[in-house]
Amino acid sequence: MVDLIDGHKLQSMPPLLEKIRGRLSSRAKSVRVVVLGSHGVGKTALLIRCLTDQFFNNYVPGKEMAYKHQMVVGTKKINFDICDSNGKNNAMISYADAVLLVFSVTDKSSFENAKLLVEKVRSLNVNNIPILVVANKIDQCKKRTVTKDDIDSFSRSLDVLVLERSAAIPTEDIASLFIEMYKLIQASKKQRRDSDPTINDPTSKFNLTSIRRLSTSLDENDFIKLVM
Ligand SMILES: Nc1nc2c(ncn2[C@@H]2O[C@H](COP(=O)(O)OP(=O)(O)OP(=O)(O)O)[C@@H](O)[C@H]2O)c(=O)[nH]1
Ligand SMILES: [Mg+2]
Repeated sequence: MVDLIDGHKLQSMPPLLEKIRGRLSSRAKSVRVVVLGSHGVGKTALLIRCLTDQFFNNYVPGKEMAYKHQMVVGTKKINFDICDSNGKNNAMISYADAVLLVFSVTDKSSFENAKLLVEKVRSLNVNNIPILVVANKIDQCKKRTVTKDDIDSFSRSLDVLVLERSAAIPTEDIASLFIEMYKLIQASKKQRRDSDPTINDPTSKFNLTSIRRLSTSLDENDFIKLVM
């Protein structure tokens, strides 16, 4: 044991940091996802399909709902906090780690609205969070008005990933949408870390609140002195 600042006793620096890092990484990570899109495009149906692999064809329209869903991605447990939004709550967008943006291939206006929503998200969320777009209802071939070419040019011009899906059709891998979403979140975080190395560095001031919770014997100022 060594005496540190203001009489705090600690074993030594490296084991303490290792312990804190270990505790942080073994806990399930939480990510906040907001689902956006025009009325009736299948936001709720798609979520229920991804979370339960069911389709009811009868959902309460326009209702803002929140879901919690735990999933294992690779070796990590991820808690998804999902807000099935009505698109009116800008605070939810600012607070999200990612957006799941849905339009229907049978509804051209929902496709046009999706473009506006991408711009809205980018203007509201300072972190430039990933947006995963789902072109839903592809089972409705005869009613389809949004073509693959439309989707390709949308994807290229706004630099977003678009997946074609149908909430009405059972998929082999219902988790794939959220796995894709998590990959995008990780890639975006990495990009931000590369441009600003203090982000998510457990020894940086940025994350001091979570470190403090684990290391109750230290106050925040002590920890700054300790790790800098
Ligand atoms: N055929 C088909 N119908 C779908 C699909 N997804 C949703 N629907 C139907 O489309 C309607 C609207 O679906 P919802 O999930 O309520 O749409 P929403 O975007 O949540 O609508 P709001 O909550 O009102 O904004 C429902 O009747 C669904 O059963 C799909 O992939 N294929
Ligand atoms: Mg809904």
